[in-house]
Amino acid sequence: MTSTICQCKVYNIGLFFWKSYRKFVDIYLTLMYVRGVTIEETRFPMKAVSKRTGLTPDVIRVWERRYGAINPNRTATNRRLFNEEEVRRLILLKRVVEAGHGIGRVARLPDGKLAELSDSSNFHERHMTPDRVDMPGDGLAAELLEASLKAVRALELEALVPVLNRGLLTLSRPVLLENLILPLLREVGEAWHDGDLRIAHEHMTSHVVRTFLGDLLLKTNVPSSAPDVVFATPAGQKHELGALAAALMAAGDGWKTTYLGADLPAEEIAAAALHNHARAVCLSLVYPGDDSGLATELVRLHSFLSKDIALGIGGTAAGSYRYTLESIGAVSLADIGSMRMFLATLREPKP
Ligand code: B12
Repeated sequence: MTSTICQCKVYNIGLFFWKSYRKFVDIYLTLMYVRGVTIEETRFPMKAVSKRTGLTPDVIRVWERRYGAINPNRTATNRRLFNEEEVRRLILLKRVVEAGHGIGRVARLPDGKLAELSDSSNFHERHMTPDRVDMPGDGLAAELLEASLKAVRALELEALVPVLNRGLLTLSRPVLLENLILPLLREVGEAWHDGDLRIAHEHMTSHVVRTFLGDLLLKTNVPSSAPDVVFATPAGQKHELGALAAALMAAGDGWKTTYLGADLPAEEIAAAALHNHARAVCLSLVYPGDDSGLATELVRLHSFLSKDIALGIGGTAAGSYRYTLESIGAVSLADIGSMRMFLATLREPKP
């Protein structure tokens, strides 16, 4: 017994010295390496790069490994060392991704092209490319979905936010919405319905998602000459996240979006649309699907709007009001993809 304890102690002491030696060699080699190249250029370790760029080490590694966005040098012990050019490239990439581009699409572009993209002037063209929906990243989105559900179950707001931010930096906007945000809301909704999660879990998730999408919408640059579209939910409809997600996609396509939130009387929605000379009003109907008061509200809204403002209605309950929608000439929008096409037809002003 005593000899086993002794052996164990000797092993631990040995391990301690070995680890210390490795650390010393690593620091020494890093210093030597940095010294060796300082005449030509300074090199930065991951921690410093993360601090300067505002990107987490996790995201920087994904951008390197998965997308080949950068190719930093390594020390003898395989630690990354970035040069100034790579740090600037990461800052540029972050800006471009935050403006709505998927990293998979821009990761290998030259710096000059990235600088051009970060300028918001050609925002519309870059967001109208139809192949944006089929971006790589589905596997990553599934991983992030799992991580976000884990954070929700643990009621850890501080863990959920970084997962969504990572999605923002690594996925295209359609993939972010369709494969991460919306499935997250649905999963939480189902679990809440089944009694598996509490109202508190749902409220925390809704709060984080609303803030996240709202913030993204405010940060989306759209040229001031862009046409306007109003998003809201009518009186009695409290679920606003479908309208918010749809507004975000429209903004990504270069529409100026007037987002009004949930539960608005018809005259308020109409006043905003008329004031901003909107080309369309898009509403979300989710629950309930049998509100006779809502049918009246839709008819009133139609009567307040001028003839050149189109009305598009989406959401899971839209089908329940189809006769009313038909009677007022509103367009039923099966999903966000249909809305993007509907808006594209309204893009050019009528002659
Ligand atoms: C968050 C949430 C809430 C929050 C809403 C917070 C907020 N600020 O929006 C609060 C707490 C207020 C809430 C309340 C209630 N809720 Co709720 N809620 C949800 C939850 C979890 C997410 C809803 C959501 O935002 N989904 C995300 C959206 C984006 O998904 P979606 O609606 O499927 O939208 C897709 C399309 O329909 C389309 N779309 C949607 N809108 C639009 C708009 C346009 C223009 C376009 C183009 C497309 C489009 O795009 C989306 C992507 O494809 C859902 C669960 C779920 N499965 O969705 C339940 C859910 C919708 N709620 C439900 C219920 C029952 C309620 C309550 C009655 C609960 C209660 N007992 O009090 C109340 C009703 C309040 C009211 N008077 O309306 C049920 C509805 C069941 C039904 N249809 O019969 C659901 C499905 C939960 C469930 N499984 O039972 N809820």
